[in-house]
Amino acid sequence: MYNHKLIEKKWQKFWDENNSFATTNNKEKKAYILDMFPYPSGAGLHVGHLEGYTATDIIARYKRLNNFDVLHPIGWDAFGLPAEQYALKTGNHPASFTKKNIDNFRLQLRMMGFSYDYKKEVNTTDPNFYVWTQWIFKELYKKGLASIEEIDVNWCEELGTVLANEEVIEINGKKVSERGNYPVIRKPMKQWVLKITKYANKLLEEIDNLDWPESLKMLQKNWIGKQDGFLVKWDIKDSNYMLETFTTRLDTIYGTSAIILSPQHPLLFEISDKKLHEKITAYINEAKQKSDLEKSQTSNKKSGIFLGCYALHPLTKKEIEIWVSDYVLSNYGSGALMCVPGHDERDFLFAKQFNLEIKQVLEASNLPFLDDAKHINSEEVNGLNIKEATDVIYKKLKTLKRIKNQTTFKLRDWIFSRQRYWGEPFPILFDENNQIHLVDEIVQLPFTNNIKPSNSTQGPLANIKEWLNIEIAGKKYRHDTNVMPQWAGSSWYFLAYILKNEDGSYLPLNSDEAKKRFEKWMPVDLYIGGQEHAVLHLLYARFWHRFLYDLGIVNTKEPFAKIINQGLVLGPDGQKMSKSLGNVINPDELVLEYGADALRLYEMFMGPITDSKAWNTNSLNGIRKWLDRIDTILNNLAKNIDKNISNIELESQLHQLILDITNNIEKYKFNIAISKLMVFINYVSSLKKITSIEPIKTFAILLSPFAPHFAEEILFNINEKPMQFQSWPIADTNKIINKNPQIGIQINGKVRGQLEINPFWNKDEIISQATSLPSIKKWIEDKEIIKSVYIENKILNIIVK
Ligand code: ANZ
Repeated sequence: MYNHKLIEKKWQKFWDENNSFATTNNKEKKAYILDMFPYPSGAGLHVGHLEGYTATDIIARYKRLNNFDVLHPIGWDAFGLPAEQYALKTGNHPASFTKKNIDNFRLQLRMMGFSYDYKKEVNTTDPNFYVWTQWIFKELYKKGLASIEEIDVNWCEELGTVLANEEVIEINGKKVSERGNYPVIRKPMKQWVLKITKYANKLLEEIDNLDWPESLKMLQKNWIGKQDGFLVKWDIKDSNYMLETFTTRLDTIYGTSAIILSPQHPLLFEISDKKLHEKITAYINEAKQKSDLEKSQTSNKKSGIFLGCYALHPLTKKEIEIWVSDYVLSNYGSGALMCVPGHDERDFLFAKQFNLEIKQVLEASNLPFLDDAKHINSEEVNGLNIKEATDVIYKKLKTLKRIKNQTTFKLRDWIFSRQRYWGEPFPILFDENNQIHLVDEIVQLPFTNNIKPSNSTQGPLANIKEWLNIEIAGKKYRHDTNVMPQWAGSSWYFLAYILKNEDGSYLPLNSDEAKKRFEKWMPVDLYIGGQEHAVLHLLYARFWHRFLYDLGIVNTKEPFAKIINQGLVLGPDGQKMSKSLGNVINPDELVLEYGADALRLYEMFMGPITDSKAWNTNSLNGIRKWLDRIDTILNNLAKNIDKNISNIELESQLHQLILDITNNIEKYKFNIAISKLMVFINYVSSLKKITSIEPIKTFAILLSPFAPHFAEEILFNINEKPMQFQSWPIADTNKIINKNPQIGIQINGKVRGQLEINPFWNKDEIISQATSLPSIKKWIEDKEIIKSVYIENKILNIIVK
């Protein structure tokens, strides 16, 4: 049994002392290998982190051995609510709590042998870091992409902060905060807003060129939600006003039973019956308490009020009732829609609830019917399908000057302020007239132990009176009491690594030198992390990066060329790991007992990186035993070198192994690569002697990305230089003894010949090779092939008539 405790410590120390993973800058090729940096929670790293981090580490080590300049950094996404709440509970300061957690995380990462360049470490709470977060914010402001707006938000009085929709849950029909279950109400508040909607088209532009999982691209596209549709104009009976409705289904216009306005529609009080104004006001107030998501759900009961007025159908001149309902969103399309109950689910529910006519305009047996079909009850478009009907109606409305094309997006602007303490302060001051002034230098987060939410709608920073108000050149100013959301730092941290100098300082983000470094390193070549960041983090980071591109700071439009979403590591019971289920696996104990190398190998051997898989400590134990076996076998063989024997088969196996490991690493199929290493060791275990030490050395290098300490020790034992002085082996295919499989060729079920096949042939190729064999030809001449069945690497059966 090898002593993992001794060996792992020894090599970690060696790597440290020899700067083995320092970012180099003298090679032709580069690889920027990025992990999603962790939030340093009190719980420490979990085995799920280690899955992604091991995968990137394999690639980073592999690229170094292949003579790439490699940037493989790590850092801390260290602002955030958990630290703040822990601080509130315990009376400690979030900074000291966060520092302690970071120290623990760093130890855990080192213990796993990850090849990070720790000189590149960044921390979003470091003023030297967030001065640039603030700088980017100021640039956004200067370009009109940041502004203060009054908007409806989820307000939690107990927590004293605005919450994101994702942070609000419903219990017994009441909206409460996910943390602590405190009541949440909707109310309008002045908030910083970043105008990400202005970047909607740019954020769609490059998506298809990215090497990302299709599902992830889909999520981003749906979130942005580009919809091409039309604005249709409706006259209002006995009024000079006109209404515009947005539709993506112009073809259904003959099925309109009502026009419905959102509760914030500007014409609501102008066109409705005066007698109803009180009722409408009450309805609007009620609607304010719902979030957009609730309003638009198809399952909810619909609410609404008839406004006592009518629109005139632009084609039939029929009178159509005008209603208000909160399922019509004010910030989508034109804030008004034509209600077509026969062919839209929400309109259908609404019509049922209020007994509106459900008019069918598409041939179907069940309503609501959403698909394509021939139109009915639709005058000149009867018999046409959606596309043709749309064209005809569009042309007609065009001559009537009643229509224009309109694109809308589902994407909403990004609410960018939080009434909290543990975040980046805004680099602005308000003067006495509430005018905004940008602050040139950093605005440091002031130290205070009183981080309780303030009672007003301001953040805890309002408690610090001596910080809040300042006087400059005789003029009075006050700071913004909000801080930025946790997403801010993570929207550009991948650039911060590049800026970080060896002495711990940062190059200015807007310097020429920085630009050169970005040209060298961007885009990120591989980014691995969980699916939970599929939308917000990746969208925000792409937005900031694209903005920096527009400023001429970075030279690529997109930051992440390739992304892999790792699957979940589940508990031994197949459930998501959670404290309450008691199925959380602690990596520290595993490393003590089995060693980091075994843990790394096990996590990669569990299954494809993208799959979810359940934990099994027995298999980890099996991997550890395998390492012990390798240790014994290789030590033995190293003592039995005999120059006079030849071992062509070993050569062949070894070069095949080089091919296999290389290909599987390139395809991120780490579990398959490990199984190939296992097969090779099985073969080697049958050997008594070998000709030279070369195969042992090659094997160690191939194993090293997966089990780096163990592999170093193999090299050390055979007096070879450490891994940082080695290169990835190159397969000599001439040495591989061709062992292409022979398959049997059957004609109508009888074996008539044999064929040696090349693994790269597909079925058609195999059939054409088989049918040109003389032994087969004679059986199929002047016959007709009606079918062929191919069983991989075994049999081809050709049926002839
Ligand atoms: C008539 C119609 C008929 C529609 C039909 C759909 C089906 P997507 O595709 O999800 O983007 N709509 C328009 N403005 C709206 C608003 N402010 N709030 C809520 N819904 C609104 O949705 C586009 C459709 O959503 C539009 O097309 C409109 O209903 C509705 F058989 O118009 B449709």
